[in-house]
Amino acid sequence: MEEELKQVQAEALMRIQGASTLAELEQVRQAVLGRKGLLAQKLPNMREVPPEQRPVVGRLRNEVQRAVQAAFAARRAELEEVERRRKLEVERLDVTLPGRIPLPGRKHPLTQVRDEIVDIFVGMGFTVVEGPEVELEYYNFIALNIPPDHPARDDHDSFFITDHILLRTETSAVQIRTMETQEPPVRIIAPGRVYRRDAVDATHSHTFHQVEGLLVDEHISFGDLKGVLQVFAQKMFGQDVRMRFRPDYFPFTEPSAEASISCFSCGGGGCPLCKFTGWIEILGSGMVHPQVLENVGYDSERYTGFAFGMGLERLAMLKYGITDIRLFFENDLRFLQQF
Ligand code: 2NM
Repeated sequence: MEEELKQVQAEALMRIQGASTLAELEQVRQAVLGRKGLLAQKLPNMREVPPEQRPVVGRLRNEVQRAVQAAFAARRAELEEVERRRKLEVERLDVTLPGRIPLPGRKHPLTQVRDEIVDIFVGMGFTVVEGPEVELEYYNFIALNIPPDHPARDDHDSFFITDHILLRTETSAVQIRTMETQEPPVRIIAPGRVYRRDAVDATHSHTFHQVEGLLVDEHISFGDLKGVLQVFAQKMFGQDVRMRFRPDYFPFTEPSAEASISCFSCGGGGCPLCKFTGWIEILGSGMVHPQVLENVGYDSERYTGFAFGMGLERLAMLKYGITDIRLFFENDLRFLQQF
């Protein structure tokens, strides 16, 4: 009997030693210690042992079981240690290696200029509005008092999609849409992309960007227009900047004025940037035409307002000394990384 039990123990220990991974060891555990395993089958059933032999057989049986369990625990500890070393080897980190320096993204220069402008007007209580780039002829032209024979309404100057649908040529259409749904006071700023059928050269692009502003309320005068735009120009170009307004013409404003700032390069003395005039034109503006107010259902006897519009490409080119508008749209990193 003792010989037999030692045989079983030897076989169990051999199988335990033979396991070379924790997964294998688990299989061995089930095959040896499991309910239908080696020990369960080969160790004597105590109920079948004659009572007088039970103390001896019981002791032997316990010894075998303890030895096998101890061997199992020892092998598991060994294999865990092997596994731990393997992991340490595989997951080795050289903490002295230099890091990979991420290439930081940055805002496109047009986005920077747009955000700067928008922030200034938001600071004065304006709200940002946006609208569709594919626009109805009504919002893009008719409501803005642009007559049917105006050159902008020609196929040659705008991108028409159908007879009455086109890519917007200015963001004013958004302002018309806003006024239609909202009573004065209105204080909005409309940044966005616009399209005109221009031949592309260093200063023209068929796709460009604008920020337009609109303020309508009771008792709004040309003095309010000048005051708001003066504050804008000073925040944008510096406290010392002076402004000049000269008559202009737009179908949607009356009177209309182009606004210039004293040259920020020479201070007004004359230099190549201002073409030796001392002044740089930055935007168009005017008092909203009464017909435009009536078109959106406002009482033009009660309400007046001013509006203005500026081109982002032009402002960014002036600000950064860029001489070719096409650089904004080519996404050449050598250009973009300079901002
Ligand atoms: C400009 C110049 C002058 C303008 C007018 C309007 C509206 F919707 F109120 F009629 N929005 N923007 C406007 C006025 C735009 O851009 C050079």
